[in-house]
Amino acid sequence: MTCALVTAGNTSTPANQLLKRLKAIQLKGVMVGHQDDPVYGQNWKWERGRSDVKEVCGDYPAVMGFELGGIELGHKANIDQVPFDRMRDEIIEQHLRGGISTLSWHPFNPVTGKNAWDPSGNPVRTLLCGGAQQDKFEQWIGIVANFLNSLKTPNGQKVPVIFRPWHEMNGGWFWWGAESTTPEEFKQLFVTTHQKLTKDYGCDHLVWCYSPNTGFQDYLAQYPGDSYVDILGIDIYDFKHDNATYTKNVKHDLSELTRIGKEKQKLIALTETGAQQLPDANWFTEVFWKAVEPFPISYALFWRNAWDNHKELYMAAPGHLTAPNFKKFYKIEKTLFVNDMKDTK
Ligand code: BMA
Repeated sequence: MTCALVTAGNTSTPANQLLKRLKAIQLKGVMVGHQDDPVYGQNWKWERGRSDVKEVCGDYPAVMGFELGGIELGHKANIDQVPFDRMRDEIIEQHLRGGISTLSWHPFNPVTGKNAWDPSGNPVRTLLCGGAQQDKFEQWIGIVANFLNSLKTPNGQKVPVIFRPWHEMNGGWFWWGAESTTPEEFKQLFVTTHQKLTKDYGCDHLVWCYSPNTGFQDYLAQYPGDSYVDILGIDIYDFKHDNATYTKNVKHDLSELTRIGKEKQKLIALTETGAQQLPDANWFTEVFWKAVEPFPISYALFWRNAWDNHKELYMAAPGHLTAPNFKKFYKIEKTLFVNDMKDTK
């Protein structure tokens, strides 16, 4: 294995085409996204052709989020039991209908074997060049690359995606987080991941996203560098039914991202968001949109309507009290869904 740094190049890759498209779409409005949209809702799972978003407003989200956790161990389904074969089909389908997909990754702790939320064992340093688990990391990246490189249309064209590894690194909850990883180690982890995937495995169809959690002191503290990042993201949730704090966080963080994004000429995005269980009927237009609308974000990804945990509901669903308001939200000109994406293919 080589540890040398290589610089990025080539401008006509599927990644560059997606980035160009994202920039054009950003001028039209904010793409609305939903994690695991076409694979399950709270009361259904694995049925094909379904989507909570579509069943409420008649249109698919512009962005769909999917999760890779578990793929690195050779599992057939991810940590939320979504089969990777199904995920591949849905990413391709979303691309063919003019939409975009983004991928997160919550890999298992490579030292303890527990899940991503176990920060013990100083795992990042063991994965890096010269570390005891360097070979494991190499293997993991190979497996992820196989999946990513299998994202192809029926006529063999690569499907570009937004790749968002090692997210919420400023928090202490993940094993790649600030509790167990120094900023330098983190940067090395991100850069190594980037270089292996793009150079060793030819993944030229990834738009890379850096995505801390709200509450940062210095947004760029763990930033790996302009050559490795295309989108500056932020994850902001409301877990406590506290609209005022959510609004304050959104305004604070997106102001900061707007400033840094302008300076660096990078897109910005709300890479995970939502109000847990959506207790307010008018949340989408009255809380979310009022907070977000002033900022030039590319997309907002609402987290999953978990089939396996009823507390985790972040998106309107048929019959839910937010459904009528979501239809209003859909009609706002600047909220973009798949039907708004067709002319920017
Ligand atoms: C988290 C939660 C978990 C889930 C994980 C990966 O934010 O939703 O329940 O397993 O994302 O999707």
